[in-house]
Amino acid sequence: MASSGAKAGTVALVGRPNAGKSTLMNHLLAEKLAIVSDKPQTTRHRIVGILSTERGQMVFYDTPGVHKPLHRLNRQMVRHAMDALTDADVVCLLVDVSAKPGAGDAYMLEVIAKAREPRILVLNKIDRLRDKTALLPLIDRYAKTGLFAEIVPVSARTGDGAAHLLDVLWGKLAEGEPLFDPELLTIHPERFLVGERIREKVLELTSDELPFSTAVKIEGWEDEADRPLTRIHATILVDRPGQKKIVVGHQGQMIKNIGTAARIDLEEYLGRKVFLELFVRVEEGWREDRAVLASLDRDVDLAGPE
Ligand SMILES: Nc1nc2c(ncn2[C@@H]2O[C@H](COP(=O)(O)OP(=O)(O)O)[C@@H](O)[C@H]2O)c(=O)[nH]1
Ligand SMILES: [Mg+2]
Repeated sequence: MASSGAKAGTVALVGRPNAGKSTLMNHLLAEKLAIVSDKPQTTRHRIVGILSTERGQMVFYDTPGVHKPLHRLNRQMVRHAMDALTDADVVCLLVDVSAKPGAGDAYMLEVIAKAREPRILVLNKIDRLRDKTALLPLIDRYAKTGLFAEIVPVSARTGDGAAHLLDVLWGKLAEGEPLFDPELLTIHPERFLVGERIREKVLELTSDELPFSTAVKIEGWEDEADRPLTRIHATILVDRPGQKKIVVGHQGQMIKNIGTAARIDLEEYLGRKVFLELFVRVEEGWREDRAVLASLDRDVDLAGPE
C-alpha cells in the first residue's frame, strides 16, 4: 500500500436530504454500509466508509442532509455535516437532477462556498432523466458559480459515471500513507451499524411521519460460543404514544414485519443466524433530550484504527 505514488485522503459527501449521498457511498465501496431510504433525514451521523485499492485509500464521510434544523437532533445532524465539510480534503456536493431546484439548493451553495477547495459537483440520479441534454443547462448554471473544480454526472443507483467520478477524486487526492488499516471498511462499531439497519426497516415499512421520531438502541448482544447464532435485543424509541401504535401495528403485525425484514438483513450482514428481539418504547421529547442524544452518539463513537 505504501508504495510510492499511492494516494490517501478524505472525501465529504454533502447535499440536501435525499440527494443520494448514502447510495453513492455504498456504490463506491461496493458494500452496503450506510442505510438508504426515500425518507429525508435517514442518515444522522457522519458515516465513515473506507475504500482501499491499489491506487491508495479514499475515506468517505457520508453526512446527514443539510437543512434548516428545528430540533436539537436536527441541529446535531447538521453540525455533523458541517464538521465533515471542514475536515475533508475534497468536498463533493450531490445534487438530485430530478428534483426541482429550490431554496435548499441556494442555501447549500452558500454553505459549500465556505468549504475548502477542491469542490466537486456530483449531479446525481441521471437515470431519471429521459432526455440527457437536460443536463447541459444545469451544468452551465453550476459552472457559472465558479465554485467547482469539476462537474460529474452520475447515477448512484445504476453506477453510471461512478468510475469517472472515482478517477476525478483520485486525481484530487495527495500522495500519502493510508489513514486506516486497509482491511477496514469502516470504523463504526458493529452494534451501531446493526442498529442503523434495524432503523432502515422501520423507515422502509412505516408511514412518512415516523422517520423523524425514531431511533434504535441496541440493549443486548450475545454471540453464542458453540454455534453461529447471535441474540440481539433492540429498542425502537418513538416520540409519542400514537407513534408506538403505528410501529407495533394492528395485532402486532407491523413490528413483526419489521423484525422479520431486519432479521433477514442482519443474518446476511453478520453471516450468522440472528435471534432478534424488538421492543417499542415511548420516550417523549427524546429528540430534544441531551442525555438520550448523547447515549445514541456514544454508540457511533469512532472506534479508531485498529
Ligand atoms: N433513480 C435513482 N434513485 C436514487 C439514486 N441515488 C439515490 N436514489 C434514491 O434516492 C433516495 C435517497 O437516497 P439516499 O442515498 O438515502 O439519499 P441521502 O439522503 O442523500 O443519503 C433513495 O430512495 C435512493 O434509492 C439514483 O442515482 N437514481
Ligand atoms: Mg443518507
